[in-house]
Formats: sequence, structure tokens, C-alpha cells
Amino acid sequence: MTTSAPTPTAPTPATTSALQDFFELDALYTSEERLIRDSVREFVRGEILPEIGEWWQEGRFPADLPQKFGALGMLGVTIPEEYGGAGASATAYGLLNREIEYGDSGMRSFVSVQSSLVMYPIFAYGREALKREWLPRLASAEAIGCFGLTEPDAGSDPGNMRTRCRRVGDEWVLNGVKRWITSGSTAHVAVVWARDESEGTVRGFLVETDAGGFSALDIKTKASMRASVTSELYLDDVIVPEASRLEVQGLRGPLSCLNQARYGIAWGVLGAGFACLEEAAAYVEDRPVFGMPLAGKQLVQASLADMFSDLTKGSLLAYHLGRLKEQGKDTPARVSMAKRDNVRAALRAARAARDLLGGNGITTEYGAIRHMLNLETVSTYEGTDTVHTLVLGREITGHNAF
Ligand code: TGC
Ligand code: FAD
Repeated sequence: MTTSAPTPTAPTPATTSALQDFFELDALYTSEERLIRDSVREFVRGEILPEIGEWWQEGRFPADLPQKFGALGMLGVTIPEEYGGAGASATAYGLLNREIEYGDSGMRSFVSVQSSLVMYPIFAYGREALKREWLPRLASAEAIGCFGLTEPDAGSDPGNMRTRCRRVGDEWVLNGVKRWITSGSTAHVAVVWARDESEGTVRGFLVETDAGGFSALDIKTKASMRASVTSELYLDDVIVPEASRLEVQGLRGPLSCLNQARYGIAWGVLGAGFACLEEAAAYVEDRPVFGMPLAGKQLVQASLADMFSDLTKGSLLAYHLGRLKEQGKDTPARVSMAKRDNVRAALRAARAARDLLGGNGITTEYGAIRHMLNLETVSTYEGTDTVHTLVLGREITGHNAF
């Protein structure tokens, strides 16, 4: 009897995990990283996907979601266990973001802000008592946080902020307006960045939102990120104790927080992109056109192939950046490249999927247009596409072209 090479199996449509893991990254994750990913995946499939179209149409972020995220251990996953976090790796945080954004970018926004923009600065720059008081409550979502950097006239250029702080004895007085603040009106605490009136430097504060003179108003006219709370914050002679001042000075403070959140976004958007690719691949298989499934048409396959390649390359980039981050090598320019290019890849995938779904693609019964519109925000926040392009330009040339 002669032996022969194994017969190749007939081509079948790729399964979910095959599409998302074409280069076998799965084998490189630790068992803890896989566990975190799988538990978030199950939660998103069971609790987010069946409802998200309706929440998005209604412009609603359900009030009980934060506690569910907290109970699952999704908030502040990289913060040490003694402060209520899971002490998990940067890669675990990335995978978590990818899974939650498979559901919706607004859900990931909540997690990003709570973890990277509120818990991280408290952990990195807060005094011990502040960490002990707030981090466990933020991890369980007993307390919700927001991050106030952007202002009506200072977005890409936060150095132009108008919000001011003034020291009076053992307290600080804050005045100003912050705009486009995720979770603003639902937050119990706000990380607020303000310029010191006497020293000129930028300082950060943890402001309790029930303090006198603090108020928040939601922005209701969004055609993007509809299942996410976005607010304007008003600070009118708000008094903050010195103990709630973060121990960092200059723009380095807020920008170091953005470096954490942008890293998470570089992973997160892959979830939205893969959701679009999978939806489009399933749809074209079932959709008859000119006597055959759309899936049999060359131009349709070309569109799917571009999405697949873009998202796979983005996955390799995110994975490698995660391992670099675990060694402290997540330089701002590396993070800028990953944020910019992975958002571009996800947006291209969402637009292509929207197109392949034809008329059905404009309804929220499918995910493509919701992801596409959400990703327009993701392209703008945490540094616009242009800001990250100029960061990379500066890295190459040494010239600051902002
Ligand atoms: P520049 O002179 O370059 O830097 C000032 C200081 O900051 C340091 N630095 C960073 N540190 C850590 N991470 C980064 N990514 C950093 N980028 C800069 C820098 O080393 C320097 O430190 P030092 O100690 O020498 O003083 O500052 P610049 O004024 O020229 O501005 C540079 C620019 C344009 C890149 C920066 O302003 C910028 O990133 N602008 C975009 C602003 C932005 O991204 N805003 C986001 C607001 S938050 C948000 O969108 C949340 S969305 C939440 C959600 O729902 O998910
Ligand atoms: P601008 O800075 O005015 O930019 C307008 C245009 O000019 C853009 O195309 C930009 O790329 C371009 N541009 C800017 N500079 C240059 C240049 N030098 N050369 C060429 N072109 C340039 N902020 C927070 O602080 N906390 C939050 O929680 C938060 N959440 C958000 C949630 C949502 C839904 C949105 C939409 C925004 C959120 N933001 C938040 C604000 C976000 O970070 C800003 O919108 C973003 O940084 C851009 O600022 P801007 O809107 O003022 O636009």
C-alpha cells in the first residue's frame, strides 16, 4: 500500500475564529489573556449584540451596563489587584477592547474612559489615599468617571485650554468649560485638566461631580456614538481639595493618559472591523444576484479580500505593540501609527461592508452602518487622523508641522 499526502479539504467559508486569527496569534496569548477575551466575547454575544441596534437608534447607553462591566472585571483590568483591578497584561486589555468594540464603539468608549483616562491617572499620579478611595469603586462601577481635556476652542491643541485653576490655601478653585466629554453627565468623578493661573502650567484634578458649581449637559444631536453619553461640563468656582490634585505637571499629564487609551483603540477598532467583515461575508453567501450568490462574484471577493488583509495586518500590529507596551516601549509615535492605521482599516471595512449589504446596509438591523458612523468619531477623538499623521511626520523629519 502506498502512502499519499493528506487530501486537502474542499474550501469552505471561513469560520469566525478563522477570519479573526488568520496568522494564528491565538497561540501566542497566555491562558489568562484567552480567558479574559472569551468571557468578554460571551458577554457581548449574549447581552450587547441582541440589543445594540435599538439602543443606538434610541440614543441610549443603558444605566445598568457599567455594573455589568464591573462584575465581569472589565474595568481597569491592568490595575493591580490590591486596587481592585485584575493586574492583567496590556495584551489582555487590548483583547478586551477588541471584543467589546465588536459589539459597539460606544461600549468600548465607556471602558476606555473608565480604565485608561480615569483609573490610569489616579493610579499613576494620585496620592495613596486617593487611589484607595476611588480605584476599587471605579473597578466595580460603583463610581463612574469621565475625563475632561477638550474644550469648545481647544481640541487638537489642548495647550490652548481656557479652563483655569487657582490655589487658595489648601484648596483649588476651578473655572471653565469642557466639551465632548464621554460619560460626563453620568460621572461621579471627573479628571479635569486646567491651567494654573499663577504658574502657567497644566494641572490635573479629581473633581467630585456633586461639588458646588459643577454641572453637565448632554450633547443630543449626534449621528455617531449614539449608544454613548457625551456631555459638556461647566465648572463655576468649583472647589477641589489639594489632596485631589494629581501629582503631574504640564501637557505630559493628559497626553500620557491618551497614550493608554489610544493603545486600547488600536485594538478595539479591529473588533468593529471584523464584525463588519463577518457580517458582509455571511450576507453575500446568502444574497442571490444574476443567478448565483454575490459571494461568487470577483469584485465582491476583492472587496472582502481587502477588508481581510487590512484587519489581519492591523491585528499583527496591535499584538506586537501590546508586547512592546509590556516592556515599556509603547512610544507615542508607535501608538499614533497603530491608532491611525487601525482606525483607517476598520473604517474602510465598515464602508465596504455597508456597500455590499446594499439597501439593507443602511438599516441598524445590520451592524455595518452603525459601526461606520461610530468609527467616524473614533477617527476624530483621541487625536484626529491628521494629528497622528503629523506625529508620524515629526518622527520622520524632526520638524513640528502642527
Ligand atoms: P508636545 O510639545 O509634543 O508635548 C508636550 C509634552 O507632552 C509629552 N507628550 C506625551 N506624553 C505621553 N504620551 C503622548 N502621546 C505624548 N505626546 C506628547 C511630551 O513629551 C511633552 O512632555 P514634556 O515633559 O517634554 O513637557 O505638545 P504639543 O502641544 O506640541 O501637542 C502635540 C499634540 C498635537 C500631538 C498633542 O497636543 C495631541 O495629542 N493633540 C490631540 C489631543 C487629543 O488627542 N485629545 C483627546 C482628548 S480625550 C478623548 O478624545 C477621549 S475620547 C474617549 C473615548 O470615548 O474613548
Ligand atoms: P479640531 O481640533 O478643531 O479639528 C478640526 C479639524 O482640523 C480636524 O480635521 C483636524 O484634524 C484638523 N486639524 C487640527 N489641527 C491641524 C493641523 N495642525 N493641521 C491640519 N489640520 C489640523 N475629549 C475629552 O477630553 N474627553 C472625552 O471623553 C472625549 N470624548 C469624546 C467623544 C466624542 C463622541 C467625540 C466626538 C469627541 C470626544 N472628545 C473627548 C473630544 C475629541 O478628542 C476632540 O473632538 C478631538 O480631539 C478633535 O478636536 P476638535 O473636535 O476640537 O477638532
